[in-house]
Amino acid sequence: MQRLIPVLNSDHVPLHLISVINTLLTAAKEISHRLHQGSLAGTLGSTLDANIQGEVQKKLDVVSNQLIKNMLLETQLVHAVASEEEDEVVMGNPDAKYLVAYDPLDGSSNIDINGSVGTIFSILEKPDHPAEGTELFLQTGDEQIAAGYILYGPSTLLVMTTGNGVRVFTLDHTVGEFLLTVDTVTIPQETQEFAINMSNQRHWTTPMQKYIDDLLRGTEGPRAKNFNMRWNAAMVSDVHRVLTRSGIFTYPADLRNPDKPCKLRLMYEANPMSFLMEQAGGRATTGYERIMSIQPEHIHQRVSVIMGSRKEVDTCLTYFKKYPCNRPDAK
Ligand code: AFP
Repeated sequence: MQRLIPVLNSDHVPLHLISVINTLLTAAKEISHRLHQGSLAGTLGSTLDANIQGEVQKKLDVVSNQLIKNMLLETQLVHAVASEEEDEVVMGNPDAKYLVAYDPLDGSSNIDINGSVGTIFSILEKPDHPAEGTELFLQTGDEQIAAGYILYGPSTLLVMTTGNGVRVFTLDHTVGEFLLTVDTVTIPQETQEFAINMSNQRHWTTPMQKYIDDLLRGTEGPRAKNFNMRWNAAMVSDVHRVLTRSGIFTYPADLRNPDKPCKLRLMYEANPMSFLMEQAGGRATTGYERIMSIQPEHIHQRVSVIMGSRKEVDTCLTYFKKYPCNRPDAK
């Protein structure tokens, strides 16, 4: 089985970018180890703090964020990092060209129940125009040069793209290396599986209500087939299932809080996952626009997310064309 670095070399990925990716993976191996140790390492449970998004931080959120940030900045190859757990962009080497946006531990409510969690990353280059701090990261998803996630499940997997398809690597704990286990991930175009938090149903906008209603009607409804539902409460593992087996994953905008209609973050979750989806032959949209075309306005921006098997996402989009709604996600 091939090791990560020769695979990236054969794809002509620049050496410095390989080093940045490899550094992320060194941090990921440490996070994987700590998750594996669980209560034995004393890292389960919450801190007393909340992050910039107002969410309670788990101890491992904080530890993972520090590990990734410090290791990346130490390489001197990174110009700046933006993390879901940091209020502001953290600057690195002024002469370096890489920018790394990351969610250090996605799905952190799963930590204490021994469920799957993940690290998501998105790598950009410093823009050509003069920019500082936050402005550096205000680039569309199309500008990403690499993206992926590490899924800490029964196995620790790296799923990544540098714009040349999607590959899966599995961490071999005996040698401490990520080894290539799937060379080309292709997402089936059709599906009978969806992933959504159904408990929010009454808050969704009309198009999503109508779409999910029709899926639930199964063989007796207009779709004339039964659909299964899965929800892990960790985007990394829900998206991984969709990439592996087909499906549609969505965290739609809802009407509960007009100031916060969407949950998932554009820079740390939606863009990197959309890059993977599209590279695997799937689609990723807000319902109104392609996610990777969105011009970000701030680093912690949230968006509505619908992604997965191409034909199913297209079917879902017909509901957004057919039913009017007040578009809370457009804010
Ligand atoms: P945290 O990592 O901040 O806990 O959130 C994970 C997440 O943003 C995403 O991974 C899940 O898809 C989603 O939240 C789960 O949300 P619910 O709590 O609504 O199930």
